[in-house]
Amino acid sequence: MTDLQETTLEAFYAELAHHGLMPLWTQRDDLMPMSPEPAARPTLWRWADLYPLARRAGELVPVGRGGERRAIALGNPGIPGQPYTTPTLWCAIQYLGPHEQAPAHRHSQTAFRFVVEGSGVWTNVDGDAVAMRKGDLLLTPGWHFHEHHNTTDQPMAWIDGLDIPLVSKLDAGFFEFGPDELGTTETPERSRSERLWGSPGLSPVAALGDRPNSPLMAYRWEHTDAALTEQLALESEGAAATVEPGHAAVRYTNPANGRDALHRIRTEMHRYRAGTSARPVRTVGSSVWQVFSGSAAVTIGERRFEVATGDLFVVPSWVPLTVEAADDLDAFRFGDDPVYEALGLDRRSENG
Ligand code: 1HN
Repeated sequence: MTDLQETTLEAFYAELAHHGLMPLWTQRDDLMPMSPEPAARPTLWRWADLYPLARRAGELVPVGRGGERRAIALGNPGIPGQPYTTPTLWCAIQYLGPHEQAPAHRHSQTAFRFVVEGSGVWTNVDGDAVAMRKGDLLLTPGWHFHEHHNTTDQPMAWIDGLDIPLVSKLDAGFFEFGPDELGTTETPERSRSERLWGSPGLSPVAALGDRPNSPLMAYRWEHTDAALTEQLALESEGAAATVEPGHAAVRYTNPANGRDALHRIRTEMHRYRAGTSARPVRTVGSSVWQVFSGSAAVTIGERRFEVATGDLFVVPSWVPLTVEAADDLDAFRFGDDPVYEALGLDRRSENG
């Protein structure tokens, strides 16, 4: 290229930029990578670090109207400056001290709580009081009013999962405050949603009909545990029931349609027998795992972490995950898979 041609080309690019125009031939690599190149990094947060920090927040920062929740987000270092755990998912530790309450509101973002330890908080979902106990998954689907109240003399902490980053990117966020006073101070053993929808394989005829999110607001540990125990027992008896040898898994599903309990977030519990080395899996879409009990070595792409109860880790899109269970391991997983499936973007590779 002659000097004159180069000068002419530079002037041309400057003019394109002036008009807000970007030629494809200068961006091609960024626009269409050969495979996903996630900014989010494989990251680990230890419960032993998170819990004391949440307790300190409890001592220092009141909970109430405005802040709404004493929740501390797990920010991915690959997404600096944003409280985003992955490009689509927010995960936080939330802490409620003795007799504290978090006020009512609703939002289009969908949410759940998972309890790794403790009990004593009720979350009221559209006026239905739902007890939160160790090992339970509690749902707050989008646009349901919800508030939390701790009725005990003990603090309680749990994790929240929401699709805040996804909804932000889609410009689809709506938010509304509820009443300042608690909608209900009831503390029933079973919520109305469980009384109606919580019997296995039985749906109330009067309430049948498809709905995008589960009408069951609580998935109790005793059921999750029993289901996983039976999968492994059947495997031992020679009846294949596990996803791979020594690895049982259940998905929390919507009893009204058999699909994911939450329309936009997949939730699952995985159990690995001690000594199981699960094959490497990569999927499009990101996920967050929390060890519920036991310990393991997890390899996420180039990173290897030793994890134990309460620890959380991120698996970015298309980064292979390998789990090696040191002892019997139960691990809760949530991911954005239903979004990718709905859009026809899901892909999975079982061998790294
Ligand atoms: C929210 O409503 C909860 O209800 C937790 O517990 C975390 C983060 C941002 C916005 C709303 C909850 C939240 C949240």
